[in-house]
Amino acid sequence: MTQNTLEKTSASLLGLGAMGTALARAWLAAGHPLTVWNRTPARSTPLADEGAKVADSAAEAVAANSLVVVCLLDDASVEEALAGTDLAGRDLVNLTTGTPAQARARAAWAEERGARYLDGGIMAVPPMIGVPEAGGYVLYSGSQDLFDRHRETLGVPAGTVYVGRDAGFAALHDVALLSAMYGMFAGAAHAFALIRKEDIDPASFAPLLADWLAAMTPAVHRTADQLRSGDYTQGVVSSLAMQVAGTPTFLSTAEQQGVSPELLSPYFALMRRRLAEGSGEEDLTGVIDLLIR
Ligand code: FVH
Repeated sequence: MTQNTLEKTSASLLGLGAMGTALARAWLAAGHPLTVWNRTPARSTPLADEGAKVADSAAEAVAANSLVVVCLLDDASVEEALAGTDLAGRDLVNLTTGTPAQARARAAWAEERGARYLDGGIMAVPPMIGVPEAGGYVLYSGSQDLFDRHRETLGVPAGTVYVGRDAGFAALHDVALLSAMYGMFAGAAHAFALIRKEDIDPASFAPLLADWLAAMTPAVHRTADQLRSGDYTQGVVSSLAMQVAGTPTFLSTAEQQGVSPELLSPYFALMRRRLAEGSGEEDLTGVIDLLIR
């Protein structure tokens, strides 16, 4: 064991799927003593060769270190894996993707068992783990004390962003960001469908699309300012009335290109509903209010 290893916080990691294995490798490479456990033991073997201690059971892994990280398939697998372990006095960090309600319930469940709890939402895919320049990060919420105490260790695999004491907030931020991503993918799918039957090289179109999306994304800051002030006419560049007037062009072009409007139509319908409420001078921000039930 090197001097470097002695200085590093030791941890236990439960779950050696694609993400858990990437996390384990990042901690081992940084010199953190690591105990690992996986339901299917064979997945531990390569990590043992890289210096990890392998626990025979989840209970043994939990007992090995006060910092316990779980990265399992879903909340049900966390329940199953941790049943029968003694969490008293443990700092439990749950990097398993789930809903805000699951995170809050898991926090209460852990605290009843004497553990401190931090929930995490991983904004990265496995190849981005342990590669700081890849820009991946993990959203954390729950015990601020736990986050502050382990900030350095948690920062090894990816960047860290603490979003609040409410244990559900990391999951909520995670799902919100990924939902926006799917909206973007949906728009890109429609765009590629429009050019698909033409003599247009998708590889020539892609940089135009990527640059346009990048140029449009700063608009979210104006949306945030309008939501804060409640004035949806503040700083409007393209009014709702103007944009609704343009929607027939998009729908006709889709029809002419033989493309279903099913990805665009729901958003256009909301824009028209907001316009019908007399909000023509506003930005698109009023659509958010229509979504809230
Ligand atoms: N991989 C990704 O791109 C995403 C990136 C963003 C965050 N997600 C979330 O991370 C969690 C783990 O994902 P993963 O990629 O490691 O997932 P898998 O490779 O499918 O591994 C799943 C592990 O969970 C174990 N497991 C499943 N069920 C149980 C159970 N009932 N009891 C104990 N362990 C269980 C499984 O074990 P085994 O099948 O090898 O025995 C794996 O270790 C996840 O929440 C993503 O949404 C990843």
